[in-house]
Amino acid sequence: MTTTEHATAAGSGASATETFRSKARGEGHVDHARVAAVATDALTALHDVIRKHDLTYDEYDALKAWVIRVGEDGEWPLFLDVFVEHVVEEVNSAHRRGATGTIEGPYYVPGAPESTGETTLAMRPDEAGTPFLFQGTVSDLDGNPLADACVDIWHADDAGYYSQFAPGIPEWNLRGRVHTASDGTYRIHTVRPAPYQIPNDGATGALIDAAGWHSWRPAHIHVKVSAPGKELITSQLYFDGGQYVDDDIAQAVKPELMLYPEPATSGEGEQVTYDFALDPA
Ligand code: MBD
Ligand code: FE
Repeated sequence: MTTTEHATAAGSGASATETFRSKARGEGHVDHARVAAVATDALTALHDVIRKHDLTYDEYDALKAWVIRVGEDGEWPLFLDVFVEHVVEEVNSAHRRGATGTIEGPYYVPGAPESTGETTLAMRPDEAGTPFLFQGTVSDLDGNPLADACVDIWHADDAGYYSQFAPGIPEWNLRGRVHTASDGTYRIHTVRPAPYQIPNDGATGALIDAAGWHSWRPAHIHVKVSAPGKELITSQLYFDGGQYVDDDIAQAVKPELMLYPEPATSGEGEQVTYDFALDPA
């Protein structure tokens, strides 16, 4: 059985929902004034859309049915991270002076296998795809290398599937927490990921089809880079010239996030160097 035959929106959605619940940022004190301000503006924006487009009752019912289905398919994490998160990231990263970040998306799982120094990510013996060496240095804003910084990396396989969100892939495939060596460098051997397609059998795919949009994200490598006393950065790196880099459905590509791979000096596959400067916490 191949992943392709059995990956379903409901399957990846259920995993994404469960993962989100286990890692969600706190549900602390309720600031009533803030809730009222944000909820009022959000609802007013929706009311304005209804007036602008003279929404019919048929369309209102279609909206209700669709919203119900997003929940049934477990696709709220996917839908929100594809269409909303990029603006949340924008307003929360304006203060940064170091490495550029972008959205996290729905497929990060804490607790990947840890290693230090040169590492080959967990992968299947016959893992498909171009061998890819991802390497660089983690430093502070003054360029001082940071030993024992952590590069927590996760990405899709050569068919565009993520472990733990598609069936038949080993649990930590293409995921790892790689700590920098004493000179602040990391060297990660992996394979190039493929572009990611939003599942077309779920509610998010149904909206994309109905609107006539395309359903793709460019190939990307996710990272969370951290070190003691530094602000964690969540980012994604993309491949220069890759399909959909100019037309990401999640609007999460930035020029600073482009990788320019070269043929590997080992003769096998490709390599690229990408450095991260971390802001103080
Ligand atoms: C992904 O792989 C992703 O990174 C985002 C942001 C949304 C959906 C799928
Ligand atoms: Fe992704």
